[in-house]
Amino acid sequence: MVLKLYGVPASQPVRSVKWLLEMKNAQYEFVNVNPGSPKNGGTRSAEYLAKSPAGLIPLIEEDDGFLLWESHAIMAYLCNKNGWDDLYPSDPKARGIVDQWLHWHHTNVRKFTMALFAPVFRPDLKIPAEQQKADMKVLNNTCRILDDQLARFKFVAGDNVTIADVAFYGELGQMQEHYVGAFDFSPYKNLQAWLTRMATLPKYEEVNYTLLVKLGKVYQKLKAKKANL
Ligand SMILES: N[C@@H](CCC(=O)N[C@@H](CS)C(=O)NCC(=O)O)C(=O)O
Repeated sequence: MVLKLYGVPASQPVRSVKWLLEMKNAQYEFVNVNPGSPKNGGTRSAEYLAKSPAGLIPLIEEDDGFLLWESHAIMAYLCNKNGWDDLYPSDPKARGIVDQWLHWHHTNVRKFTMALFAPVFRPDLKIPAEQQKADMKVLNNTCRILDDQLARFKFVAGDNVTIADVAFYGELGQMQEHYVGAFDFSPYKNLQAWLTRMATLPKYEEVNYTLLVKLGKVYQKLKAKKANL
């Protein structure tokens, strides 16, 4: 049995883990689960909750029964295990910088999805309007900080691509005008250049492009439906 990755490709953190595995030509099995469903095969089923108690995707499972959830922990683990030091450097200072951005992601970059994407795609989550408003407030500041960083470096944690870039792209890439089109990045030129640079990385087409085009169409449809309600 190979490594199992549980999730759906539309999920940003799942996509990040998937992209890492694909970039490295790793062997894995993708197991589709139904987010939010208590039924068999859903993330709220007793079977899934026994593996991932918060009911979240992604989750990985190894053949010895080892389980791990939280995309950043998963990506760091896979890099450690497989010696992918290019994407997660072993030098303590360089690694510290990657970790710094990965931790910052949760309360900043992730808000792009929580404010703009989840309310349209996951109405079942019933994200309160107040929460959405609070999340919206973070977006421009997040872009400003990233734009400054990317004026100095080619990638988020320095001049080399790391798992921080992979994680950030999951949330930001989808928002571009040619995909979901939910955020205007034009005031942030360095960030825009980084988004373009990310699209040149290995396995971009396979993991991101086709899916994001599809996601964009579904998003526009759902948004129009929501507006007409
Ligand atoms: N911090 C987590 C976030 C995971 C997360 O929020 N996943 C969403 C999908 S994008 C999920 O599992 N949602 C299930 C649900 O809300 O029912 C990570 O990076 O793995």
